[in-house]
Amino acid sequence: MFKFLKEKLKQWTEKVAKSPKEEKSETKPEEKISKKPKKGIALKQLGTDLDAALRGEIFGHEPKLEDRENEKELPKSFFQRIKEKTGKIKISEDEFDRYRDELELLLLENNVAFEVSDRIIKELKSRIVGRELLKNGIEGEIKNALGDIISEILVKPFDLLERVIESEKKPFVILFFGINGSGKTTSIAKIAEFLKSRKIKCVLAAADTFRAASIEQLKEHGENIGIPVIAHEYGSDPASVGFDAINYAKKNRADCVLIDTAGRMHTEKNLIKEMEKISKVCSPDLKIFVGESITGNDATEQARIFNESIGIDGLILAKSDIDEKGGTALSVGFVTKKPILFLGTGQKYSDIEPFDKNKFLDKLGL
Ligand SMILES: Nc1nc2c(ncn2[C@@H]2O[C@H](COP(=O)(O)OP(=O)(O)OP(=O)(O)O)[C@@H](O)[C@H]2O)c(=O)[nH]1
Ligand SMILES: [Mg+2]
Repeated sequence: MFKFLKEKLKQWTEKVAKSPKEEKSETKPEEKISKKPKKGIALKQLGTDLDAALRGEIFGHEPKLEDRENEKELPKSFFQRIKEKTGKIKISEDEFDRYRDELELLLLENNVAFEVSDRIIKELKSRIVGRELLKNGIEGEIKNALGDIISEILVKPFDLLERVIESEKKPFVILFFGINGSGKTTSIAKIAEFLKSRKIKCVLAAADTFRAASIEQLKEHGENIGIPVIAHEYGSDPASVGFDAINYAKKNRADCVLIDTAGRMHTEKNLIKEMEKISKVCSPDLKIFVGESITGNDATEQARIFNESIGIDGLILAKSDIDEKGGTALSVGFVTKKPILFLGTGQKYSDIEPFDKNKFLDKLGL
């Protein structure tokens, strides 16, 4: 996870910070003279044309003849000249804007939704433009600013175990929902196992009465983990399955009920209404949206609509082990303003890890 985004952010910050002298050896002299990148063109060649992007000309300075004759080398970049004069650097709005498109593109390419990338860029601009940055410290300053911004976007997750233990209402009811195949049932089994290993007595409710074999799937998990599963017939009312599971838990002094539901597209109004009914009947203490890390912008839209209709208290992002981009976490966190509680990291019961903001930033290299 995050491999691409981390690499691209690294390239971008290096590019903004790097001096042309360091880069000289990377490009043949004739290429340097002939390239005249214009805003937008050079920026589109993400990570491939460091030399052009950092040359004086990208800051609006065409290489002058006398520069070349005097120095017998390329004109110095804006950064290089300022560094030499003052030991400090001030990035102007204009200069920042020349790198803006590129940052935006790399964020979008890595599943960061447009509104989130827009926010990140505006914030970054307000934090670094016009500020005196220390010589040799630009890269670190930009990384720190990006890290702070992303950290502010992500809501700090709460401790699920603590919530269950401290709840006065017994059983503590958790409702899981999301689109088809996102990883709901698997995530429920993982959470059930996690809670059971911490001495929390759980009951599973097979409220997906729609998809073929869904009840058997949950029953199999229940058997493997050693947790009772309450189920009705296929086609029966999912809300009543949840209700019965809660009553069973009350009678058997179970601490927690985990309700599995059928996958539904956020665009299917009737199915969203059905979900609202399940929620009303079962009065869950937590409503957890399970999204797929790999779906990118789709997951963002799904989370937004589920949040508006049913209300989300926390999120699980399944399949983060097969997501090399990582931007979905940022996007769903931003649009819902709700915490990501866990990342699904594989298909085994133990393949789930509590979401940790600092670890996330570490993985991004920030
Ligand atoms: N690699 C990986 N695969 C996962 C993860 N979580 C779930 N899966 C796989 O994703 C597929 C779908 O998982 P389910 O748990 O059945 O998804 P669901 O949302 O319950 O599906 P429906 O009930 O059909 O809507 C299965 O093959 C799971 O093994 C994960 O974190 N990583
Ligand atoms: Mg399922």
